[in-house]
Amino acid sequence: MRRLLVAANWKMNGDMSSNAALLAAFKAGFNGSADTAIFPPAVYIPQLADSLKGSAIAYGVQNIHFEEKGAFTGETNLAMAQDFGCQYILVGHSERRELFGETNAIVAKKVVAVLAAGLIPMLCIGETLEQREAGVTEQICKEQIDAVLTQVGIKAFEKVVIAYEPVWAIGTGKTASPEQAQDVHSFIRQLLAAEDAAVAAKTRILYGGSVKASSAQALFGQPDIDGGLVGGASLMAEEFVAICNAAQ
Ligand code: G2H
Repeated sequence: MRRLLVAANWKMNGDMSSNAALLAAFKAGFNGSADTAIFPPAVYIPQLADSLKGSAIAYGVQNIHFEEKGAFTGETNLAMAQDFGCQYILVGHSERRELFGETNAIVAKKVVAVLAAGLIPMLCIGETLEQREAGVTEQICKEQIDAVLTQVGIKAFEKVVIAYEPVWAIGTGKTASPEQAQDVHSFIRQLLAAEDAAVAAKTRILYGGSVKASSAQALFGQPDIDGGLVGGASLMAEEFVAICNAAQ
């Protein structure tokens, strides 16, 4: 059985005081029915390391560089993330792909590096509205997964978490319906199963894109949806606690 995982992607939001308030509410509110992880802006990782000491809530950075060190101004490496207890690394979020030019090849290099460091990559994939309307959703998801699969091999997907985030549902308030999401999740699992059915049965595939407390239960109730990656709603304490506690 796959244990559900709900992750918060705070994106470029928050400050010391609002973070502290959210963390206190999360620690008090989570019922432990699912694994949870938080991706704050990188500069706040030490705050989370301190606040979440002894708690079951994991955390990690929203982006990483695949190189070990060097002249890469503005970047963070895996050793730095590990120094502060990061367990998960978000890789290939659609905003990174769209706004910062991350290609499938770059995303694959990042996943390779995260796995080599012994951390868990959360690999984001998903189609744009244009691609959905053109009927190429499955093709796009396959290309995004294949780019990684060919580099790390199928066994790595026992550890890699996939986050399917249709770009048209991100921050738009438009959640994919549970059936729309399940269709793609099932397709993704079949892709993995064609390589190794036992691994595919273990891979956690999260849904992301305007998840709210009101939509969480129906989404998480789908057979191939193993939790969520939550942006906007993870900045609201009660809302995010309700989303996490809806995951069983
Ligand atoms: C998708 C999601 C979090 P939101 O980016 O990764 O954000 O829930 O605001 O759509």
